[in-house]
Amino acid sequence: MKQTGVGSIEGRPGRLGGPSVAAVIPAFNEAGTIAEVVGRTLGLVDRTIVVDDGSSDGTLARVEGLGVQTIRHDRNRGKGESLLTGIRAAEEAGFDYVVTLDADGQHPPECIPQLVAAADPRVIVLGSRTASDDAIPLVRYSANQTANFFISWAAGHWMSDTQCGFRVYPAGLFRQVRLRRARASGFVLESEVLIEACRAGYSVTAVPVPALYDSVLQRPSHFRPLRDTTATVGMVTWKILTWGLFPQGLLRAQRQRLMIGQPGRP
Ligand SMILES: Nc1nc2c(ncn2[C@@H]2O[C@H](COP(=O)(O)OP(=O)(O)O)[C@@H](O)[C@H]2O)c(=O)[nH]1
Ligand SMILES: [Mg+2]
Repeated sequence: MKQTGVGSIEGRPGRLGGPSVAAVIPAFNEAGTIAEVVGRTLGLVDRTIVVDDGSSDGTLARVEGLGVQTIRHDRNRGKGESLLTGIRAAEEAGFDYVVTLDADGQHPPECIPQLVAAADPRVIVLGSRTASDDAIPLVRYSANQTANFFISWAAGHWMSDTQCGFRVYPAGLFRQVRLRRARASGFVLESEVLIEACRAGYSVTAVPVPALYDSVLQRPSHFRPLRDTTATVGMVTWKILTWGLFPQGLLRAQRQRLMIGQPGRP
């Protein structure tokens, strides 16, 4: 994949002792928020990697001199590709774990230590915004619920917030897990990896994080509920159909959901 402008590399694995952690922040036209997000992340991880996804608003200039690794896509490739670029760089540099967070301030970096505390070589740690469901706009909440149902079915594992991008991955996971449709749409990768990781024997654990919406955003979300949910549901439906409807996955996920007692939005 062609990339341009691989910037200064700061931080090395193990700098803070214990397992080494790199933060990967995909950024597409986030000049308004990126410097603050980076500033709040830097001290909590061994290295911060910003992937500028072909921004035209000077996003990259805002992090120059802050001591982060920067990678720039020559053109916009979508969130999924941006994550893959950053995670690959972290893995090649020898980091144990990658924490992914958005550049728009929706994921409070102060929660990184809690997420990392739950990290394990065979586990994906998912930030879960269910405790603050009310903060999520209704249309987005409905799209998330639909995605949770289908993705948990295909994974055979109940997940209460499959659409949160605030996560910790073992750095080598993306090399071990086969993703077929990840490039179809920017946001599909984060759904597909949950399904394929569970099928490959990984587990998923949830850590509560706050849901921040209007208060921090300086621009509207790029997420298009209809288009992006349709792309995700299409990817999941294809898998479920080709796996003979995978009834055992549906049963297992729903049994876990009942046991956990999903808090519902009134
Ligand atoms: N939507 C979108 N986000 C991108 C892209 N490339 C990188 N990103 C980053 O992915 C993160 C999530 O995007 P956002 O639009 O906030 O999605 P939302 O929070 O799910 O509504 C942000 O940090 C974006 O800057 C892209 O092509 N499209
Ligand atoms: Mg956002």
